[in-house]
Amino acid sequence: MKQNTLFLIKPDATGRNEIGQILSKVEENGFEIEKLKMFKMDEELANKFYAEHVGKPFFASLSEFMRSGKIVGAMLSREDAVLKLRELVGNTDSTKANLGSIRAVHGTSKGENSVHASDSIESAKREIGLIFPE
Ligand code: IDP
Ligand code: MG
Repeated sequence: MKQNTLFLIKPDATGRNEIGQILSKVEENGFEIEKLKMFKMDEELANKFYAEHVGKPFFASLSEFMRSGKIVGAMLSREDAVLKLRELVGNTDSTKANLGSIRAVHGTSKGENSVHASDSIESAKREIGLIFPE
């Protein structure tokens, strides 16, 4: 079934001018870019976007990292978009991500892993609403 999912290019990757390479990889893998924007995350959005992680030991560094530079947000569509994008993105820890996955190529650690992908259809709906409220 055709689905929408939410994709972010995080500040480590935008800061290295890797936006084009990453979006190319996404398009080459059958995803259609339905919506696209460049923005910065503030504290309020970080708290909402990563609500499930508020209070965890890594949350402060995650929030600081996500507020440290430009983010590209994209709503993507494809058959089985949620699962297929998670596969393309790879393991949370870039050093453990499958060869060829975006995190293996671009990410440098578990925190600075270059991209975000929604983990379920419900998360996708929630995250699309947060990033593209219009
Ligand atoms: P995911 O992005 O693969 O869904 P989550 O567990 O939902 O991974 O964590 C959200 C984000 O928080 C990760 O992408 C990463 O940037 C950061 N993060 C998660 N776990 C750690 C950790 O143990 N140390 C540092 N950062 C972490
Ligand atoms: Mg997650």
